[in-house]
Amino acid sequence: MTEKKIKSANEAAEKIIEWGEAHDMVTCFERAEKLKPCPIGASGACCKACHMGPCRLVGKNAEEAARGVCGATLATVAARNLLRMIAAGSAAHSDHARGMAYTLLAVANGEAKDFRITDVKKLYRVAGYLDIEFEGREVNDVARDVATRLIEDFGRQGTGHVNFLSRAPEKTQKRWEKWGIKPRGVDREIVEAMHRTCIGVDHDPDHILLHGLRTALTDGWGGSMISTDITDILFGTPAPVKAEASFGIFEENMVNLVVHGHEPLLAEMIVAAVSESGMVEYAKSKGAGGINLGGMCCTANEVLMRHGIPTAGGFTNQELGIMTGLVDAITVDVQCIMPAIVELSKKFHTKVITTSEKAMIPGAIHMEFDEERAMEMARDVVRLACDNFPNRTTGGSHITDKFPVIGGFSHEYIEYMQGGSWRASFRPLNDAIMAGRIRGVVGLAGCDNPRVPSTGIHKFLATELIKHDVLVLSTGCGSAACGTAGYLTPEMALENAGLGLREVCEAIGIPPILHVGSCVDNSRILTIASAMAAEGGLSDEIGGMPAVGIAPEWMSEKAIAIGVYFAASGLPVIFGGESPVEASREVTRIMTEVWFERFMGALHFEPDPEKILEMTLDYIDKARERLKLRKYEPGKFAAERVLLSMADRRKLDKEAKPHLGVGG
Ligand code: NFS
Repeated sequence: MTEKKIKSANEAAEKIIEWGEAHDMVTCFERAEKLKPCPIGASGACCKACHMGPCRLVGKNAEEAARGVCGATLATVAARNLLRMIAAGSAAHSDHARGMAYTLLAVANGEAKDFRITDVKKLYRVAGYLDIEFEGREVNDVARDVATRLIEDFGRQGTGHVNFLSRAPEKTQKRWEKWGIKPRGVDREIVEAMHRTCIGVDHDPDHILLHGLRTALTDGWGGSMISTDITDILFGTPAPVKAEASFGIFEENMVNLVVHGHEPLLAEMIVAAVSESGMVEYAKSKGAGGINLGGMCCTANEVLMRHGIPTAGGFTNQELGIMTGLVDAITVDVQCIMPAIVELSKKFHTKVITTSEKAMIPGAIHMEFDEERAMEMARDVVRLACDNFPNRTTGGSHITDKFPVIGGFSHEYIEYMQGGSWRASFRPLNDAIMAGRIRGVVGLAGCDNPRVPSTGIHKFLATELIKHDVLVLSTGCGSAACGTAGYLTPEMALENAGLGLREVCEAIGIPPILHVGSCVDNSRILTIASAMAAEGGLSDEIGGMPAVGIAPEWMSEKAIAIGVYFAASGLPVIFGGESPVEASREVTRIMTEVWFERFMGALHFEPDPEKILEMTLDYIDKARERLKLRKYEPGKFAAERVLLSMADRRKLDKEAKPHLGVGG
């Protein structure tokens, strides 16, 4: 008998998948199994840019010999395909950011009355980045100037560049200048990407990919950074908070409402609405004990980071959440929403509500978000979920597993925890890296994917990296994967981290895997890397840091945009799975060797998780060597500790545990 193939590395998810299979329910896992990717398209060798094709650039010596009807080479085609992915990913993050910027403007103008500026300090900080005077001025006037200035980033046409590029280390900026990739405006670069990839325009793969870097920079230092900052201004800069993760967050006697998607505006209102006494009473009038709010995907990360709202997990958990039979309503806005949830929801009582003017799904209830009546709308959604509670059938795979999570590690908090309000800095982190207690830093980001045992590669890398004394910053569904596995707790350091990293975690009071937010919050990693460069002792630019970005289970074009802006900023990046430009050796060479030479960043694709780990540690060690840092010696700190008696060690563990409690 052949062994059954695991579909998800998350036990609770696997149980629901099995339950679903036994009940004739199809999920992304089964569809992925049935629908094998087209090998020509998957490797970047298919050109659909015009209707003389699609041209398939395959065969022996395809790189040298294959040509499209127009004569396009394989490298041209693969580079164009990648640029279109970068453009789409950057567009998604940035369009989300545009919405946030316009909401900030509306708040400043008194037009979105349910929202307010929660974090004035952050507003001033951002005003400072933009050289906007804030002392002695009305908060709303400052907010209006900040919003207006950031809105200019989207439509800038002529001279000037995206504002926040100036937050990067000077040396990093100089590299962008030298290679002509400083983006002007978000929309402009994305439109130019579409123009350049139209039939018969840009054919030089290196030139196409340079524009790829420029387009991605509009995301990292534009859209994503704008979104992160404005979300902090409106809803508060995250600080450590306790929450829970996995399907056990759904409770049988409660109205379970899920916020799924990416834009936090309506979700924030729903967070407020569910605790209103009128709403709770309403839920009780329907026979429920109260209202239980949970999140999914990146909206979950946003409300977990700020309010400790529990998460049911990442991308591949969305159908499975509905299959618990406990979800009374789920709101979805934009990005990473599987349309399949609507059909699936019909097998249960679950109501799916689309809320964005940009995104509808046939069969779903559409309640379009309007920021001028945001709270009223949030109450309508909550009431709809309550009204649906009595319709609950018992059919479903009820799972009770859940894990504690500590989230909320904004870059401001990471700075603060290393010295308090007056001495906040990155000195202790830089010192720990210089001393070799911490070997390096990894951003573990991106999606979970049904084509591998979902969340499994995240889990493998997270545990291996901390074991090797690498501090992990997780975002997006990487955070969800770690959270639903129980990895986002301080105890993780005591149990699994190498002794050097563990010592630092104990001293500062942090877990070894820091949940820094949603996918747009990958911009926080850019800010952290810039702060580390400014602090001194390591590299004086982002390039050359003992730091790597990894997206081991990526599937979205947004992940590609993130990987490319990390690379443009100087971070070597390793993606799991097969490369979407695998077919072209030339494009692969440009993204790895050429980009590293110019920016000290690179984008690799590597399906083998062990190799991803090996490459990551190699990049980190080589960076340490170049920076002439103390050689990292595994177990060195273990050797120092061996001198402690068992009793001493037990005492140390006992003392360390309460110290690690950072909830609040
Ligand atoms: Ni990022 Fe967040 Fe998740 Fe991937 Fe989708 S939810 S924006 S794209 S799947 S990490």
